[in-house]
Amino acid sequence: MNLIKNKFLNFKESKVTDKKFFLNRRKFILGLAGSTYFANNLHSFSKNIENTFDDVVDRKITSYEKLTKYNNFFEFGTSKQIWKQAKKLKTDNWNIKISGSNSYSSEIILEDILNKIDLEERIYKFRCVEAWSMIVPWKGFELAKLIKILDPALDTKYVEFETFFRPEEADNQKQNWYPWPYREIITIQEAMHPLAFIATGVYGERLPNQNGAPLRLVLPWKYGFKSIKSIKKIKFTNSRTNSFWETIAPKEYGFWANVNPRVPHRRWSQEFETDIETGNKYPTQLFNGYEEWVSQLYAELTNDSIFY
Ligand SMILES: Nc1nc2c(c(=O)[nH]1)N[C@H]1C(S)=C(S)[C@@H](COP(=O)(O)O)O[C@H]1N2
Ligand SMILES: [Mo]
Repeated sequence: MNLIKNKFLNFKESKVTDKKFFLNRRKFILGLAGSTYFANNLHSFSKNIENTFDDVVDRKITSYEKLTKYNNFFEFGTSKQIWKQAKKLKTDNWNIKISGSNSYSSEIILEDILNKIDLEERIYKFRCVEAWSMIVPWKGFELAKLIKILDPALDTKYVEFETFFRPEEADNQKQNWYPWPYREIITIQEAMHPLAFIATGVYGERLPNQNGAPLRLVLPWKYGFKSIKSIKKIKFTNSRTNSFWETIAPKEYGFWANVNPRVPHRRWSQEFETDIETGNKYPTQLFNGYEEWVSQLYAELTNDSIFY
């Protein structure tokens, strides 16, 4: 497993307290060779993006303490004591069930993926639908790199992710009125976007259980509930099924869930967000500040539907 040492993605301890820092200044170049799916969908992904993200994130990186003690992970309960409950989760010899892939027909072992993909560090703003946010130094890899290895079936329109179902380790999964396992679905275009990330760590260390070990999704332009934790299944499909939260409350947690200050949650405003480290309030940004990079994904969807 190699960790890419990139000047801009790699931060030093001293940087952590800096007010301003670079998030990312590298070129996003999508290698497209070698797969049926990509050979047939070149047009969607052939755009190079070069940018700095320092205006997206000009806040202090959230401390390790806060980031690993203030969590949402409903499998382990609804309080903010998730970090204690999550100790029970067994993450060794983790495998992931794959379907709709041309190159894998059943399970893959996480270690095998990690041997094929270089890891990098990225600092993203993370915005929960509950109107709090934090700045996270993730370690991991672009989801697109994994998708290229998995080589999705040609008719793929959506990527579906599922968390484990282990009531013996995750107490709240004994509450059988929840539609377990936790599930999330995004479009293949969203999944291929260079900002879509699979995290395997934070602060240069392995991901703690409470943050979704051993691997979780990170979609910084969407509300946090889309960033599904502890992934056990990845499915490429051409039909859309309901996610965990859509099943529970479709009017409150829709499919797109792109961050938008103008579109309130049914029970509260989304105009502002509170930084969990400092308690400071900031205005919510459209697409959580990533509009410039992701708005193209929604160019054909003209109305507000993409925010529900
Ligand atoms: N499997 C699973 N994934 C999940 C959740 C969950 O309850 N179960 N909660 C989501 C929500 S609402 C948020 S805000 C983030 C929280 O991530 P964090 O605890 O690492 O901050 O995880 C998301 N992923
Ligand atoms: Mo959330």
